[in-house]
Amino acid sequence: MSLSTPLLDRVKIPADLRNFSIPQLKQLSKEIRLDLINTVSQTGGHLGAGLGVVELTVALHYLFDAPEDKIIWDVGHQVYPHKILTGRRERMNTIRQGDGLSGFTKRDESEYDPFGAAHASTSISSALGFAVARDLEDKDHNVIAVIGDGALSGGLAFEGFNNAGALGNRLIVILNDNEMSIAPPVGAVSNYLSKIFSAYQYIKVREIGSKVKGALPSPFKVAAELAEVAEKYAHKAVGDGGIFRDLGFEYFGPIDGHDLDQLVSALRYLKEREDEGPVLLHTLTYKGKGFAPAEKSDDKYHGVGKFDVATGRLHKSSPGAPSYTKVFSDSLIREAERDEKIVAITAAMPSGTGVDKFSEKFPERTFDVGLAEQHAVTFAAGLAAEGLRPFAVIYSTFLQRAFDPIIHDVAIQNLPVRFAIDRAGYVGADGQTHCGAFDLAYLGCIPNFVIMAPADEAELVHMVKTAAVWDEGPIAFRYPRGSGTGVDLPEAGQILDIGQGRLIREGSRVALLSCGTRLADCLAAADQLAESKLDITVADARFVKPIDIDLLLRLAREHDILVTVEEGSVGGFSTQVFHALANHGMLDKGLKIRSLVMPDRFLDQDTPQRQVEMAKLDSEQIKSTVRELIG
Ligand SMILES: Cc1ncc(C[n+]2csc(CCOP(=O)(O)OP(=O)(O)O)c2C)c(N)n1
Repeated sequence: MSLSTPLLDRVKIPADLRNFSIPQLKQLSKEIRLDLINTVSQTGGHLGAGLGVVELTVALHYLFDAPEDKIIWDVGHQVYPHKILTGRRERMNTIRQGDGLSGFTKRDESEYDPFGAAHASTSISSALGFAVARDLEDKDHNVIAVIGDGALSGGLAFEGFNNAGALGNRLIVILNDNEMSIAPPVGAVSNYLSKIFSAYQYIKVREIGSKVKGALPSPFKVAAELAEVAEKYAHKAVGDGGIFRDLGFEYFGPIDGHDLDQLVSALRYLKEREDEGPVLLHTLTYKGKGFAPAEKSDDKYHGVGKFDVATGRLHKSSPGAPSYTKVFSDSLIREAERDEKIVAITAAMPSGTGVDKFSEKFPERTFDVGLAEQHAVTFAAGLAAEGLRPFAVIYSTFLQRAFDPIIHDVAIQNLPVRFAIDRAGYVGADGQTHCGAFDLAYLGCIPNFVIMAPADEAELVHMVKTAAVWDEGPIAFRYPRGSGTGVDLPEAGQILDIGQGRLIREGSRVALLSCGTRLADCLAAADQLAESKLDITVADARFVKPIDIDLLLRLAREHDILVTVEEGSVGGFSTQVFHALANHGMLDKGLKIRSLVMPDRFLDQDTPQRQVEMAKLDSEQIKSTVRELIG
């Protein structure tokens, strides 16, 4: 695709666009779109959100003096245009790859990223921190948070509003309302915004149209007119930003977030206004704007693989084994057909977790609670207390948000909430922020929990079944991103004996004890060692908690060397093993024991395979650990 980007070529840093005229800014926006679509077609990545904030990004960098002024993006998946304008355009073709740019904001990547993010709903709180620090130090730069309507459904956003509205520091919050999360947004706040959105669209088309545009550059006159008419049409529910006003913010908008005239005059007004205190500017945008295939698709090309620019057709990867997510989803549906007490909960991730398929079958038994993992867990606890069998289906990294509800609302009351923890282990291109490193550590220390980790997708089927029938207390199972190993899937899941692992291969002297999907590499290492006449034992723990103490003692007694392997941080499975062996006096008897866990540092984005190698959890490393121990 030939790219002509004469204006964009002149922008190396934001200061370069500050002398542009408004028509030039409009042209620049077109060029950014072209550039962005072209790049992401070759790299894959987050596209729809970035396309939706092109004009907003241009207007922000035109009016504000970043990096002096702090622009803080929520989630950070929409920052590709921001990266293009802030000195990173040449490296955009490396985005989300090893040694390349991160797909999100990252402090050590650029001075234009004052705050790193990738989990949602953090921008208002962090921006408030910046604003308070500025005021304490008598500085006078601007602080701007940009938050999406999806991220606004997270409780943390409201904690930020709550505090900011009361403290009253000067702060600009821009609500980028595109009526989309990854899936259509849900919840009462979303309904509230929707009313504003639709009344605005209606009024814009029917009543005001070009007349209002003529009233520029006084955007808030426009907003006021809109609000007035909007109130008339939408039973006072829209256009006055009541909810935000009541929280102590001045509310402006809604304005068209793709109209640079409106954006520039609105932001200029907010920048220059005399009043102190926090303000919220409500912009209405369209996710995927300017790229027809994205606009038309269900998820607005939230996150895409490589694609053909002319048609938007995604390059298909060759069909392999089904993904763990699909196997989980199919299994849960099967269990739910048998047991009507099973319900599924997702926190704004229906497609990523496979809960969308469940909801097609059981719409009344599916709950998308919004971008709200904390609430999801406590809500599940309530359901379980009333005798339902809730599956809280949440990525490992996002479940971190719910640590206290897991302890306080679920575990202490020993409520049988089922935790289906997807994306456990390395996740590749999403990098540090999305790595499922800690679940075994943060759940392993909590009383009452049963914790399982399937070695392959067939095991996952059994674990879904086991969790479905386990009413004694909380139970969790964690499984990775991506395809399974290709094993045959059982017709039906079997109920596993709680706390029982399995011996996969019996040898002598050396035992490998695997937790989860590292088993394949343990077996590969064992095969390779067998070529050097080393016959080693391989076992699959299946349960992290309760740990199979008989199996563990047997491995310890019958071998000289025990190596545990898991794709998780220290504090997880190996810690349970060490603890159990220590308390059974097995560490005093000459057993050589090593644990292979994730290293004590955050690994950047790369392919999952490469991350596993960097973490030294692959078969080569397992083999060399054994060789070293044997001497
Ligand atoms: C705590 C947390 N949970 C889930 C996600 C996954 N996630 C990434 S973006 C997104 C939707 C965000 O929607 P919105 O804020 O409206 O931004 P948009 O993509 O529409 O621009 C979700 C659910 C996340 N990043 N963080």
